[in-house]
Amino acid sequence: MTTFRHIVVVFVVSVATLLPSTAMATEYVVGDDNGWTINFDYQNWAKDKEFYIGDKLVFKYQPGVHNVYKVNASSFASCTVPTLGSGLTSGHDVVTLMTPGKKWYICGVGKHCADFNQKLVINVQGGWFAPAPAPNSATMYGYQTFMTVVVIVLSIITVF
Ligand SMILES: *[C@@H]1O[C@H](CO)[C@@H](O)[C@H](O)[C@H]1NC(C)=O
Ligand SMILES: [Cu+2]
Repeated sequence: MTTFRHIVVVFVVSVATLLPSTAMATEYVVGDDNGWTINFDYQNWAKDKEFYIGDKLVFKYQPGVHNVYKVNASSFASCTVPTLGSGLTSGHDVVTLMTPGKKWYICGVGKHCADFNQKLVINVQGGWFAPAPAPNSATMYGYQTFMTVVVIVLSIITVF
C-alpha cells in the first residue's frame, strides 16, 4: 500500500515538474504589424504584456534601415549607442529572454531613439523553476498551482 502511494507521488511529481518546462514559450513580434520602426509607442505596446523567461522578442524591420542594441538603463535614457559590442542587424532579430529583470533595447540608427522614440523597455518575470524555461501563460500557472496542491495533498496522505 505504502509502496503504491509512493509510486503515485513520484509519478505526479515527475509529471508536474516536466510538463511546464516543455510548455511553449510565447514569441512576441515587437510592435506587432508595425514591426520595429520610428514613431511607434513601444511602451504602450508592452504595457499589457507579461514577459517570462524563455519567451522571445522578434524585431522585424528592413535591414539597414534600423537595428537593435541591448543597452543599460542610462544608455536607454540618453539613447547612447554602444561603440563596442554587436548590435542586431538582420531585420528579423530574435531575442530569447534568458534572465528576469528589466531589458532595454534601442535603435542605433541616426536619431531614431532620441527623436523618434524607437526604444523599448520590458520587465521579464522570474519563473517558478528558474533557470529552466518558465511557463508563460495564466493557464500554465493555474496548472502548476493545481499540481502543487495535488502533490502536497498526496504527500500528506502518504505520511499517514
Ligand atoms: C551603461 O552602458 C554604457 C555603454 O556600454 C557604459 O559606458 C556605462 O558605464 C553603463 N552604465 C552602467 C550604470 O552600467
Ligand atoms: Cu531605427
